[in-house]
Amino acid sequence: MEKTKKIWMDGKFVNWDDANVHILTHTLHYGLGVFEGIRCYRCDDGRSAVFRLKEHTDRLFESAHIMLIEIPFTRDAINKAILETLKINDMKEGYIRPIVFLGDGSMGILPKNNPVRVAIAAWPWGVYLGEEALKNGIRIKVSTYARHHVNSMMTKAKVTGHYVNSILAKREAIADGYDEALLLDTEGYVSEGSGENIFIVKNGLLKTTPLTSNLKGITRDSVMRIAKDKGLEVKEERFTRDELYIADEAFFTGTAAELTPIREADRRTIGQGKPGPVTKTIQETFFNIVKGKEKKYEGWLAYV
Ligand code: PPE
Repeated sequence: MEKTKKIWMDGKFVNWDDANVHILTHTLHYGLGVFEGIRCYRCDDGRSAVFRLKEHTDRLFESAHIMLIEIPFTRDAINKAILETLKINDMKEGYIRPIVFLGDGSMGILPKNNPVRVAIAAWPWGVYLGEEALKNGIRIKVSTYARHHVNSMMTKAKVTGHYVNSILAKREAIADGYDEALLLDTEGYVSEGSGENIFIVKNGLLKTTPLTSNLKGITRDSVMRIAKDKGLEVKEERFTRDELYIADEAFFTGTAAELTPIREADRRTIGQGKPGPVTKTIQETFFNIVKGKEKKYEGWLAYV
């Protein structure tokens, strides 16, 4: 990965190479930390804008709330720190990773007086699954690993430890020659990708999974708005893997993955085996929005 100059840590900037923690950092051992993934885009007018900054910061605080972690900064302070991290690093576009974690102090499962620490790093991050993926779509595999049961992990919180499940699924998919994994929930219904929400299209109707065992994706929310504004109907409804197999179109959404078409699932071609018209029109509008070309959605952009 490409380094940048500074990382914001607990209220001040430190050099990239000095942004270190003690080996007894609680989160490193037990996985209780919350984080965000945010993108900043270079706009056509030369400015640069963070996509849906407020919603990401709100979700960071909601994740912490669910996990009984008290963030020692206000939402405004975090929003400001994110914008400052981009400025100090002269970053016109890239990925931003705020993380809230429990520092060192005591060991054992029960976090005692371990300090709640906050860091914000930013670095250039190109297309998550490759240019080819955005253009022609990817091949996915239904994972042998189930997404977390709603009473074992609470996936409305974006928690570091939750991602062990994603890593298992992703590694398996890659080792088996696929581009990405699709996890089912513990009842066997489609949940989400290792780091993406999923949409399917059938006869012009869009469907996405309801918010149960999956993350409340901000790209998912944006795509639902874009689709509705185009006069398309969007349903949040459970569906099965075979409904995906016979869909006309399917795609993943995520901050990192943006809007990635799915062309094949478990060796079944989806639709025509290439991005379909609904996927393409939403994808195009999404990229126009993040680059500041759609005035109607200006409210989603926080200019740096
Ligand atoms: N589900 C999961 C499990 C998930 O991790 C993400 C984001 C999403 C859905 C989509 O959410 P949103 O970004 O708000 O639309 N995954 C982040 C981490 C990717 C990584 O490899 O790290 C991301 O896209 O930033």
